[in-house]
Amino acid sequence: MKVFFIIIFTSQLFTSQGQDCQSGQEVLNALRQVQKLLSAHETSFLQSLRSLRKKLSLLQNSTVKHNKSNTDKDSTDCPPPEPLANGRILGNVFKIGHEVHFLCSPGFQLMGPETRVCLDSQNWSGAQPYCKFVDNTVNNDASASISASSSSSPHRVSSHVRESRCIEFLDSTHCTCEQGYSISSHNSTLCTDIDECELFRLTRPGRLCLHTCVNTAGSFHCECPAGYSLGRDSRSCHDIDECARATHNCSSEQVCVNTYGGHRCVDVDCPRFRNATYIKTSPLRCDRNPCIQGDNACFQAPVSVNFHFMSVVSNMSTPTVLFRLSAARILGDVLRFGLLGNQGVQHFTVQRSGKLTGQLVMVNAVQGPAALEVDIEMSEMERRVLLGRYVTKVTVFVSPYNF
Ligand SMILES: [Ca+2]
Repeated sequence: MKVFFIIIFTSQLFTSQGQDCQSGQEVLNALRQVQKLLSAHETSFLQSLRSLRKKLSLLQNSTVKHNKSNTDKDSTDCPPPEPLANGRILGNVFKIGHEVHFLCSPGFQLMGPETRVCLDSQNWSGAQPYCKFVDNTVNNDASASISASSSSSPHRVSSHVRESRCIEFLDSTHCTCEQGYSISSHNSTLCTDIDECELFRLTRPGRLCLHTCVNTAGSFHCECPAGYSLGRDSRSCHDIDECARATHNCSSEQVCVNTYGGHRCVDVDCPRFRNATYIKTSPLRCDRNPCIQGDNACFQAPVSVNFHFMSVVSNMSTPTVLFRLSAARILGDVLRFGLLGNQGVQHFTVQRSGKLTGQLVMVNAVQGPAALEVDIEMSEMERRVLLGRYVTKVTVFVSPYNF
């Protein structure tokens, strides 16, 4: 617009000079002045143009920078993790939900988390781990065994994370993992350990292990509590019979009772009844000494007291017959069976199971560990007259587990 305006102005100047019939010299001078003026305006215009271009360029650069910074932010939601001295970091995607794995060089042990996840807050989970120098001359710890086995397998990069084996085929990549590992959901170049214990718990009813399932790198194993040995199926637990193996610590006066998950050393002491004395006739039996004729209190006391120890598992299904007791021969015409006193009535009952036999029945499930006591009385009658009483003192050891 500026240029257009100046041209009109100069042509008017030229016309007015022509009309005034000025000399050729004057016209020439006027033309030179106009030329100078035009030149000055051209310079000014070019300067403005350059300034405008510069501003445009600056504006363009700042826009590109802004876009670039936005793009950068999308691809790196979390800042790059700090480098790991004496180790390396696996994983190069730092987006939210992605994870990186830390691995120490041989001779160093990772202190801190093996994996960090990029959180929604754009921060890495957990604390930054570091590699601690371990003395390789003392090779009895787990880290030493891991580093030893990793040196034999080049693909093994960590105990629970390994590199996948990938092949290119028809413009696509197929990655596989060794047994016990699956492709990482965040990084197809990595294989992560399958937690069989968790997987089995979520996908199948029942238990993979009877007691404890322990996930390991690439596999798992079952463990049993103390007092049990792992079965041949590597999943069940079997009680160790300390009494049969003679690995108990009972004294010669005590009786060793095997229980599920342990054993008990019990002292068998003969009972005391009024006017009656007893003598131990076997490790688990006491017999009454002869009574003085006419001593009714003595005759009312049990003829014999038997001790019976047994072991059951926790929460056993009920009702269950625990054991039967019988008289080899009787002098009277009838036998009566019953519980002596109120002890154990909430868990047990006694039933007759034959003319000369009775049985102890557990009627309510018991949560272990527990030790229950119950006394069974067998009475021999002759025409409703008591001929003798026989007592069996039963102790039931309930294990802490249902095996
Ligand atoms: Ca045992």
